[in-house]
Amino acid sequence: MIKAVLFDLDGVIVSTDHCHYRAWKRMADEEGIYFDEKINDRLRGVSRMASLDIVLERATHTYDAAEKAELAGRKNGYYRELISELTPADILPGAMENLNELKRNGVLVAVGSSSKNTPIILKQIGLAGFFDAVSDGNNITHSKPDPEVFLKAAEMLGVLPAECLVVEDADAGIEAGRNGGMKTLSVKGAVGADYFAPDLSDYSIFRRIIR
Ligand code: B16
Ligand code: MG
Repeated sequence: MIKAVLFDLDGVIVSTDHCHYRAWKRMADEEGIYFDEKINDRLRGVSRMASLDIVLERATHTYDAAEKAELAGRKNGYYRELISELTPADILPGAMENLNELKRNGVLVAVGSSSKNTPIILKQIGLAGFFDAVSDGNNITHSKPDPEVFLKAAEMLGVLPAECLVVEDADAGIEAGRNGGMKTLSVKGAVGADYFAPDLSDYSIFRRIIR
C-alpha cells in the first residue's frame, strides 16, 4: 500500500531546466566550451559537480579541483539570478491539484531532489513548509541513481520504502527509486518506471495508482 509520494522537484513540480541550461551555457560560453540543449538533457537529476564533469567533456584543456569549484560556483551564481525570478505561476500544470488531492486523502507528500537550491526554489514558488518532508542535495552524499535522497525522505516521513511512490522526470531518478525498493511513476518520458504519464496534468493519475 502506498502511504507517501516522493516528488522530484526540477522537471516535476517546477520547470527549472531552462534556468540550468542558460546558466551552464553562459559559463561554458565564457570558457569557450561547446554546450547545447542535448548535453543539458543529460544533466537532468545529476548533481552539480557530476553535471560539471559532463559539461567539461567538451573542454579543450583539463581543469584542476580549485578551477572546477570556481566554475561550478560561477554557474550556480548565474542559476541563482534566474531562479530568483520564479513565482508560484511557474508550478507545472496539475502539480498543485495532485498535491492537494493526495494531502486530502491522507497520503504523505515529500520532495526528493538532487538540488542544493531546493529551499530557495520552494520559497520562490510558495511551497516552503507545504511538504511533510524535504530531502535534497543538502542532506545527501550520493547522487541519483543512488537511492539515498529518497530513502532519507522515507525515513523522515516514518514510512517504509515499499510504501513510497517516486515521481521523476529523469532516468537516473527512476533508477534511484527502484534501487531504493520503491514504486516509480515516470513523467516526460523517463525510462524504466512502473507507471507512466506525460506530466501531472492528469488529475486522476494518483487515484489510479494508489488504490
Ligand atoms: P543544484 P532534481 C537536479 O534537480 C536537476 O535536475 C539537475 O539538473 C541539477 O544539476 C541538480 O538538481 C543539482 O542542482 O546545482 O541546484 O544543486 O531534478 O533532482 O530536483
Ligand atoms: Mg528532475
